[in-house]
Amino acid sequence: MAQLPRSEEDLLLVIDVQNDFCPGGALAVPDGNAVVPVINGLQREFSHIALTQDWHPAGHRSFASSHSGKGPFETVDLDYGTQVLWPDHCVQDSIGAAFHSDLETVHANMIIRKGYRRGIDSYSAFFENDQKTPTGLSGYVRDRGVKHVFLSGLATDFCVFYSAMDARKLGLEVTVIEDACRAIDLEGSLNAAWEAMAAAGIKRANSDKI
Ligand code: VGL
Ligand code: ZN
Repeated sequence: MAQLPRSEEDLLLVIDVQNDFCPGGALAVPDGNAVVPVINGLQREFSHIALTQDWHPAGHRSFASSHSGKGPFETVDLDYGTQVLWPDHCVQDSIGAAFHSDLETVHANMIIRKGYRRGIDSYSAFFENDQKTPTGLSGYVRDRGVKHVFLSGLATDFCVFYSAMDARKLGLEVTVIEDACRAIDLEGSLNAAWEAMAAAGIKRANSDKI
C-alpha cells in the first residue's frame, strides 16, 4: 500500500458494492464480495472517498421485466441507445440495494445514487446513459480540486468502465484498481472494456502498486 496520506487531489471512487451485485444477489457478479476487504484497506489511504449506489425505482426501464417478450441479458434499442436488460436489481430501499454489510461506509464524504429515473439507466457515476445528464459527481470533483480518480467496485465492465471513461473525458487522470473490481463479463465485455480503457489512457494497477 502507498504511504499515508495520499494527495488531496486523489479520489477513491467505490462503485456499487451492494448486496444485489454480490453472490446471492439479484445480479450477482462472480466473486463480487471479494472486493470488500481490498476496498476497506484502500479507504485508509484516501482523504476523498465517494461511494455510488445503483438506485432504481420498481419497474425501471433497464429491467427485462419491464419489456414484454424480453429476458435478462437481451438488449433493446431505446431513445438514448442500446440498453442491456437486467434482472430486477437494486430497487430503492430494498435489501439488495443496501451496501454490502462489511463495506466500511463511514469514511465516505459523498454518496451518489444513480439510475433513479424510471426511464433512463445510469452506469456511469458521472453521467446517465444518455451521456449528458449529470449525476452531480463532476461538480464534486471540480469543487474539491480532484485531479486523479482511482476506481474500485462492481462491475469492471459496466459501471466501473463507464465511470472511468467519463472521468477521462472530464480530463482527469484515471486508474482502475484491478484487484478491487470484479466483472460481469457478458460476451467478451470485460476484454472490450480493458481495451477501450487502455486506448483512452486509463491506467490499470493492483492495490499494492498504486
Ligand atoms: C451495473 C448493470 C446494471 C453495475 C448496474 O453496477 O455495473 N450493471 N446496473
Ligand atoms: Zn442497475
